[in-house]
Amino acid sequence: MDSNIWFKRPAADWNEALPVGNGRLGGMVFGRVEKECIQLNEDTVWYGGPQDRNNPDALRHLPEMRRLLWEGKLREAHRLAEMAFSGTPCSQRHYMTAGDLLLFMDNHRGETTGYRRELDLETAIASTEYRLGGFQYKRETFASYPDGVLVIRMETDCPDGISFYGRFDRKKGKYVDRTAGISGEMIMMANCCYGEGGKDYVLMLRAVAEGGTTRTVGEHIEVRGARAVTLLVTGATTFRYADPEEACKELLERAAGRAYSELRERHIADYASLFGRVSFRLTASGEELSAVKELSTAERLERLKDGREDHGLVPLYFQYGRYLLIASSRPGSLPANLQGIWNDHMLPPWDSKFTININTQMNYWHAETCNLSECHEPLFELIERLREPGRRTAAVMYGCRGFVAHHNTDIWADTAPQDIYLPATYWTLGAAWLCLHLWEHYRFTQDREFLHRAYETMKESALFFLDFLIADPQGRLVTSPSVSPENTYVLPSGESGTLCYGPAMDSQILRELFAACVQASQLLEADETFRSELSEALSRLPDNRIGKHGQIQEWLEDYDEKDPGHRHISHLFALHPGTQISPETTPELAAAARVTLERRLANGGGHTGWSRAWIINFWARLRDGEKASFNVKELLRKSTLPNLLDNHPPFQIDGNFGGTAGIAEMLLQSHDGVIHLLPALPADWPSGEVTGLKARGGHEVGIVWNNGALREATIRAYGEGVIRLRTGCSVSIEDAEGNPLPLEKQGNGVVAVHVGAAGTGVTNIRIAAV
Ligand code: FUC
Repeated sequence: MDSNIWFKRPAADWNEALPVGNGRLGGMVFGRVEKECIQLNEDTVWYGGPQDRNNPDALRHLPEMRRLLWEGKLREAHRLAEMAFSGTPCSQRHYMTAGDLLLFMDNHRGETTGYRRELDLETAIASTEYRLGGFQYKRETFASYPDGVLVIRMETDCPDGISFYGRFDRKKGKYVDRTAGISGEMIMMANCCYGEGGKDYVLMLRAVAEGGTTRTVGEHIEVRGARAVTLLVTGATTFRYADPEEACKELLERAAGRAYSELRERHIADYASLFGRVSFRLTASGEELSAVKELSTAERLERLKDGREDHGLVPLYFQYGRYLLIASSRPGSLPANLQGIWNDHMLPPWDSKFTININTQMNYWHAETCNLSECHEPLFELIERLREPGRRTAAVMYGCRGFVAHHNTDIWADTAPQDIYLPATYWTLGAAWLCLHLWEHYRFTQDREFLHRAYETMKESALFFLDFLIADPQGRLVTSPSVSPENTYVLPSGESGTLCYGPAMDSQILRELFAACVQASQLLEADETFRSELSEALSRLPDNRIGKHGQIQEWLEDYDEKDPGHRHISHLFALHPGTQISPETTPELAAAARVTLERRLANGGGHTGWSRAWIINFWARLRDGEKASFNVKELLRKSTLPNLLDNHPPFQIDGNFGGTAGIAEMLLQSHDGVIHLLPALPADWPSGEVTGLKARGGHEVGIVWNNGALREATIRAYGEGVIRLRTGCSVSIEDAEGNPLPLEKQGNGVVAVHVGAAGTGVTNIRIAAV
């Protein structure tokens, strides 16, 4: 399996640098020979403190707003929305770069040979190697989760050893409040983050040199003639620590107490325990393998763009999505933001915050299916933190119980509307969609204790909508005001609009949320009255409808879209990540979903990375392996940077994560109560193997296929009960001892097998094509 992203030259720019991270700290390693740069991030380095931006005039204008929408008075409605329903002020806080670590190497002029830099996905170590003046040099960089530091190791066989000087920088010193040498081996840089006078954010470095001399001069650190050097870097803010300077010192002190080899081993043991759970390989011909053998990753990407097959690149991209989640979302960190954790700007694109009308959710689509359940936790923590501000927003702006969030949130879990942008701002389903991640986590892990806690949150989100929904003239319960993120419709008069009531996506999300709350309350034997209220509301939500083009209707009325190739395909939420449309249970709606996708794509759709990634997931759910595979290639060809990061453009990490999720969805699905092996296998992936994917119910699945058909599969089945399988061919099933297990054919290609005995933990079963 290809497990390295590698280059033959140093990074020419950020898009060629290699990312490392431990959830809290991130680094982009440039691998420059003479002037090394590692661009640094710390997940809580944001601008500004918490705010209360709830528009105090929303509530008293809500009846008028709804009336304008009933009456179709769009222009007035739009203006009122801008004034009365936007946040005050209109923007949340933004993420920022933490700074750069610059290292200037001595005696490094001249020609290098054998240059190679790579990111090894098996170890999460970025390394740079070269020969210079007849000697070998090697650097290794990793971000250790167990030790809370970024580690940079430099080694050489040159008898003069390693000499360099270095310092921190942040946009040429323009956003730096204080720099200092602290002791002979430590330097620091301090900045202002939340307006607390330059004491709230610290970056610190400690050099541990073997031999030679180390000293600080001004804001620099200098090492001369060391046999080897380990640099330890960390950062902290007042978001987590009362005294960030002390926190950094302590972290560095503790890390410095360990030998480099120990830091490295601890890091690999921690990382590999997550990463190593899943393997994925596509068989390539010998000819293909020798054609790509000497090619760097960027060269292989170019080769793919030229129309050549690369069966190694797809699994590499898939695993990179898993790597990036482990590196940007670990228990205790903030969730992966729009750029994961890697951002070089003071004011990043879309603030690099949490856009919760698709992007943040997409960041976590692969968390469960790809066996990284723990990495989902930071999102759950953020959802919890949304509750308090979300209650205020619900009460102040809409006079409702429960909690609500709009289409963005930030480090402070701000829930008031973001921007004054008609296609997006006035949408209230952000938290509701996020809450479905709690339910999915339960479905995958079967963790009852988690469900106990999560149910309260899901319930509180549903409660908001019981109050917020209103009956339309036909008695259906609809959201109002709302938008179909982030599209614009055209009326027969030619007038265009965004605000509406009851767009398809809202009802689809609420259908999933209410149904999840009903099921959870049944499992927990709680809240009977609430459950019947929800069931009643569920029956009154508008159905998914098919429009005049044969498409899924995006709005309650069959409007045309202003931009038929729009990147958001919100009304297919019901197909993915939702569960309401499937070729088996709702064939007409599935056919309409296909029309929707075809129309979007025929009109230039899929032009942003995340949109393309969502399209892969849609085609996989429609069981169209060919279309799914074509879009995987398009994602790589059109929306992927040389370092394999997703290119919105610019870099935005959701495409990586959504792409990985889509590839998993092609290999295994389990959303509709059936474990479906190879549901969307394309002809150009004829043979391969995947292990460690997760199915709902807590089962772990491995699949081997040959000549386009299932050969065998293994399931580590969790608990006792019936597993329903769709395999696409006749199979026999046996237990770990080789005893055949009885199968029951249930029609529609589904076979059922009973696994486990009461009280058993895990049962291994083997499925073989016959
Ligand atoms: C939404 C999308 C954009 C971008 C931004 C972060 O507004 O429509 O494409 O992904 O979020």
